Amino acid sequence: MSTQASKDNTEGQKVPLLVDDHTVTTVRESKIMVILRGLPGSGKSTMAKEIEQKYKDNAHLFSADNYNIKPAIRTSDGGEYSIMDDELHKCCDRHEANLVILDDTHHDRDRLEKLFDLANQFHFTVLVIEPKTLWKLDCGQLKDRNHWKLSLEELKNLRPTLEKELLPLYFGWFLAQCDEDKLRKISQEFLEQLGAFKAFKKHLQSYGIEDKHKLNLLKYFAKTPNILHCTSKYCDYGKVVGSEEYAQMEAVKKGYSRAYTLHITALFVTPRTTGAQVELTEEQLHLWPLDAEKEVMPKDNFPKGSRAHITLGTAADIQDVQTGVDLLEFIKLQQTGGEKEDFGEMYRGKIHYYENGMWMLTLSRKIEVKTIFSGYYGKPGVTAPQQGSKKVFLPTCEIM
Ligand code: 2AM
Repeated sequence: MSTQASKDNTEGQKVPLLVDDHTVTTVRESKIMVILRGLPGSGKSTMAKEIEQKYKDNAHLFSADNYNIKPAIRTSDGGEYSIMDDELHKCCDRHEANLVILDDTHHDRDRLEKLFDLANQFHFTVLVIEPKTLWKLDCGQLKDRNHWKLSLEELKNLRPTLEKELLPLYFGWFLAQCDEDKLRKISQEFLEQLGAFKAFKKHLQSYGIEDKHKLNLLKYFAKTPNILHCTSKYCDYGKVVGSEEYAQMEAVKKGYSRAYTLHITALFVTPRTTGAQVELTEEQLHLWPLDAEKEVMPKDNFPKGSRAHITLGTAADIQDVQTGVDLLEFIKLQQTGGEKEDFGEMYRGKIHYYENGMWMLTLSRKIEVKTIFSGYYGKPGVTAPQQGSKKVFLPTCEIM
């Protein structure tokens, strides 16, 4: 390999999960499925092995090559993947690794869908990583580099499926498992305390609950996202205007698969949603789209990042996207000096009643949560029950 090529290859391997200390620590506290994607010979296997090496006991590498699965355009899955998938399923089901690395071309949408479903089922955050080597799309060079000895023709057939970047349903910061478990617990305690609060029971009419004895906020907000996250950009797999431009932004390219600590300043409850208000840092604001607030409230002016939140639960028939709208309603009332009643200290902060059943707990100490910036690629609408969701508590959790 020439000096230039070797340098480019090294450059290509510098993904945050190999070189950024904060990311390495956060990945160890998360459940991550790394999907390496690219043409044969583009540098995936080198990267896959480096990642496996870095995370050793926590990682399990599944390489399609080891199962003798030849990269090819297939009209149907002829069973080539059955042994690999069995082992992959077992690995996830038995919690054998909290970092699963998949080394394959991943050019086929149906194959990817299967993996995204699996990631959802076992609560993994997905990172789609493509090697950045200079020859990654150069079929002439790849012909000599791929050990499958694929012809130029075969490589050219595969290339169009891999040229275009895979866009997620949405980009965002996904909570590390430890911090997600802690935040869910805090959210439950808050809902229990608020539900038992006398003043709350007086304002029940907006919740459509007539009998205060039947009040159970955990049941009321029964739907909760499968993995807690703070959405930055909703893309609908590229259908939303501006999503390709967002994915191409320098900050997004650099931030993808990197760890960030989010700061939660308040928890809130409305008759529609319950969520956590997030205060983004300067660095995090670079990942925030300019139109995020205008997208849902075009007539109002808000400081950039005002909509940043984590949906904790939604009432029946309410979509997650409503949580950010509800948060902006609070901020609008705060901006206009709207009526609010101070009910003093409660749980971890001060509780205020605004209007129409809107309650906000301003935290006396911000809650920090570790996250990984990535995309959600699976099907929409995957939610988990508020209580009793099957999860693993990782040993490295600290008390918040
Ligand atoms: P959330 O960020 O408030 O939880 C899938 O719908 C995810 O994308 C949810 O997490 C949802 O809300 C978020 N989202 C952000 N903008 C959206 C939009 N315009 N339409 C649908 N969902 C959106």
